[in-house]
Amino acid sequence: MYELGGKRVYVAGHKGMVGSAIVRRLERENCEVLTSDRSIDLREQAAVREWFEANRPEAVILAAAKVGGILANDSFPAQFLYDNLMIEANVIEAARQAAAEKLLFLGSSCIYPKLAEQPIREDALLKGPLEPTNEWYAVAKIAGIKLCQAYRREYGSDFISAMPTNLYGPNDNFDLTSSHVLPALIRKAHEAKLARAQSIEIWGSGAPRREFLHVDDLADGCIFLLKEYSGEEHVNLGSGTDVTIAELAELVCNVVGFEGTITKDLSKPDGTPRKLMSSDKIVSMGWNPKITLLDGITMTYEYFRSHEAAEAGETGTV
Ligand code: GFB
Repeated sequence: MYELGGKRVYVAGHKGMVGSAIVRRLERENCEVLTSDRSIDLREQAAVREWFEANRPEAVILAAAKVGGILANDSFPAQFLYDNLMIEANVIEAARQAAAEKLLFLGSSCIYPKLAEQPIREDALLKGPLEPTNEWYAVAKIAGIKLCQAYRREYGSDFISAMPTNLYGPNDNFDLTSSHVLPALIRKAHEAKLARAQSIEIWGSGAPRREFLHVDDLADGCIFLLKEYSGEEHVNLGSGTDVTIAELAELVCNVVGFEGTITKDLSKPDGTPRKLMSSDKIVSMGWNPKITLLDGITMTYEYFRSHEAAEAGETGTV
């Protein structure tokens, strides 16, 4: 068991959806949370090393990453590969040089083969070809897992990795071109409701299945692992159930109160057909998610209405 009380804990990427949720969750631990502002570019090795030398965190949570939905991944392969490789290499090496006691690296379920056996266990890694729309991001995240493993073997560093499923929640990106599906559907349904539109359009066939986890559950799982887990193998972090994209769209429309129809843009990619992870490993250690998909979407829609929709100049009265 790793004791967080009294420790200096650095959250890299604290402004993002995941990092901000982890900062909120750490308020319940008796530790000092450290963050670096945007003036530190985590892709710059010297800047990262200097920051670590000056601040000497004892624990590090690496939640900084270049992220995006299926289209962003497919459109910017160089950025998704280069930025993520640089961020993780710099932070992991600087953490070792500054003698950090513990580091948690965050990956993604897209590290697994496109056609992995379902539910996907941790040992499916590198057992088959990746999904082409996000292989660049996946390769970078696999490199992060391997860095943690290599540092454990060579330097004895207690560096661990968690693989979250598809995440959503407050501070998500609701931009329709770069976001993931869930925030995109919230925006589409909300704007269609305000415009009294007949329909919303989803990308692809609607048939792919995805597993969704609210980011507050993810943050709780990360703190659980930081305290309870020390091992070479990464650990899956999911909700244990999945839905089709068509089912998700219906759920979102119900929560938002949009009563029109759902059409499909078949020119957009489906991506991997299914990526339901097995979270048996973390569940057997005593952790469970708490937020249902319905509650999570309801809370996220409330967040969207009070933050994003207001910023977009919402004036509707529906
Ligand atoms: O969430 P998403 O962009 O990423 O898309 P992935 C999931 C599914 O929803 C795909 C469909 O089948 C999309 O075609 N979809 C339907 C939509 N309508 C929309 C829409 O309006 N916007 C979006 N974005 N999708 C990502 C990876 O894969 O998952 C990342 O690209 C990362 O690397 C992330 O691993 C967790 O689940 O397909």
